[in-house]
Amino acid sequence: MTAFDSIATDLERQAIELPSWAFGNSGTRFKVFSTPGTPRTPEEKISDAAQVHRYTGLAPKVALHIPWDKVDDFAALREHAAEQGVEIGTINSNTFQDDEYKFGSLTSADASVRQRAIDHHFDCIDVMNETGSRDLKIWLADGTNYPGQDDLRGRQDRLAESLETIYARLGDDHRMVLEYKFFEPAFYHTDVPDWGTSYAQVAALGDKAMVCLDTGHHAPGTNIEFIVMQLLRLGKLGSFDFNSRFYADDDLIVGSADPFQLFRIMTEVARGGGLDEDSPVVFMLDQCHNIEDKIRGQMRSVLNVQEMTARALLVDRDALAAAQAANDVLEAHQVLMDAFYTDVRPALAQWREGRGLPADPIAAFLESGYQQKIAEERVGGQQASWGA
Ligand code: PSV
Ligand code: MN
Repeated sequence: MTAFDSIATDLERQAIELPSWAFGNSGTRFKVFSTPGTPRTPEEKISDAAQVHRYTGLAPKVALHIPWDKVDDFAALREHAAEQGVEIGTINSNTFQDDEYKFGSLTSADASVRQRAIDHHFDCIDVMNETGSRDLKIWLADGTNYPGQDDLRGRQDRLAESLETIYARLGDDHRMVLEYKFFEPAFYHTDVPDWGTSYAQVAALGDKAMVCLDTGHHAPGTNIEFIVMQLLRLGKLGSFDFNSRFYADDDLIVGSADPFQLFRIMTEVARGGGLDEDSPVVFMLDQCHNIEDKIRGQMRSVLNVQEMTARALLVDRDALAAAQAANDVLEAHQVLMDAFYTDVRPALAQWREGRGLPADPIAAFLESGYQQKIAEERVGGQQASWGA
């Protein structure tokens, strides 16, 4: 039995959730480029996401963003997903695009604005009941731009109260995950800026509330794998939003800016039980493909996660523990680096073939002609983007 054989069962379980919005157009405040074939509807986004799963076997779920993916009949959308071989996953709320939320949503000093934001989350829970989704993901744009603009403590108290009201509406099988981000769109302070604040808020709610860690939401130089370790240790790591960053919240392809960081994160995930059968951790992507092909970009992303997961699983834990116990600093470091430098790609290609998947999923997708087909067929209508 090779070292790779010993990790095959763990790899088998790997499931990565794709964000519906990754298939729509996106860009910066300077320009949003359109691409031929971009989906016009949530149905088309799901069909594109299903292609990623079809060729990689890694992405059985698609996360929705409400209202971007609002449809009249969510049961029909669920059926459409099933026909395509995927399921609807996390439901993301959106309280950052209405004029009413200019000074905050769940933290607003105005009770009617807070109620509006709470009602939106109730709507999201209704959607979850129709789509069969387990998780409600909350990210808030709430914060202030100027010192003194608002009472930091009051906002935190109102947030706690709003979250409690939403939490009380969750079904028995539902969960809530609270995402943090240290800046943007607010620049002086953010109401949920870090894992500690998210943890404090969700810990006060109960077992069904957990933290969502978006890898792009930290200050440069932050040791993200330490946070992963701590949240797993506390039993509160609910989900990841994976992406890469060079500067701010770049939302680039996961594992592209710093594959070693992704390896270190996955190593702590494996160490903390995050890849175990009963793991509560959802692995989601939160990315945008501004200039590259979107379906192919999502394929590259899930393969990057799989490659770094395989390397993390290959860490010789006994040798590492022995070196650590002996305070053999360099040997311990070497054990980790040996796994990181292992090229798992040929073994993964073989592993895929053994499961009836193409050895090279991206090549197989390109050969299928799907991209050309949607570019030809999807004419007219409004291409999906932020806000649609
Ligand atoms: C905020 O930057 C965020 O990471 C949240 O997850 C949003 O829902 C998402 O981006 C929208 O792309
Ligand atoms: Mn995110």
